[in-house]
Formats: sequence, structure tokens, C-alpha cells
Amino acid sequence: MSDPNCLFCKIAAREVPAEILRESDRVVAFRDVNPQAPTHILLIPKEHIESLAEVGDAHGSLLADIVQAAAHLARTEGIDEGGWRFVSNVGPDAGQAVFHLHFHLLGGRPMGWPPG
Ligand code: DGP
Repeated sequence: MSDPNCLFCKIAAREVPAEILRESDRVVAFRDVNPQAPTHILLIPKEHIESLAEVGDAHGSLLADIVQAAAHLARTEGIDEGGWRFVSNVGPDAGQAVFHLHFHLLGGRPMGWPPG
């Protein structure tokens, strides 16, 4: 379920410090250490899943929990009116650096499209 060498598993287990904003039995949300917007939060499952490419049928309700947590955080962070972006990088071309599934919740400034 968890990988002893995984940074985000260690954050979920509170073995590595992070500013944790929200936690449930299956999901943890914490501020990104290198924010790319005024609000930049990472949402992860506690279960070690490498990326969206590894998600299967059994993960449907887990993904719903993550999306609901993101929408809740967007409201509590005050970015819901301006809008927000929710993105997961998968693999090298997308720039995935940490191989534990995570979603970036970004907001608080206008964002361009397409992303770089
Ligand atoms: P990605 O490129 O999609 O794999 O994003 C990884 C993100 O993780 C990146 O925005 C920086 C963030 N990050 C990396 N190490 C740490 C850490 O130790 N603590 C926190 N809070 N965020 C981290």
C-alpha cells in the first residue's frame, strides 16, 4: 500500500514535514514546496499509485474523493470565483517528477492555455 522510498508516502505518513491542509482516511492535501501560483496544493491518495496510468476500475471512488477535496479546498482558499486548474502530470513528457499519483490544484492568478 505504501512505498518506503516514496517521498509522498512519507509526507502522508508525516515522516517528512509538509503543510497539510486536509486529510481523510484515503486522501491528503498539502501545499507544494515550489508554488507556481498563489494557491498551489497537491492532492494525493494515501495508497501508493505511481500515476494516473496505473489507475484501475477499483479507484473510481478514490478519484471522486480527490476531486471533491479539491473543490472544497478551492472554496476555502478563496479561488473558486476566479477559477482554478486541476492537473496531473503523467510521465516524462508531462514533467512528472514524483512517481506517486498527485494532482496540482492551482489558482489565484490568470493562467494561459495551452500550458508550456
Ligand atoms: P510533478 O512535476 O507533477 O511530479 O510535481 C511534483 C511536485 O511536487 C512539484 O510541484 C514540487 C512538489 N514537491 C517536490 N518535493 C516536495 C516536498 O518535499 N514537499 C512538498 N510539499 N512538495 C514537494
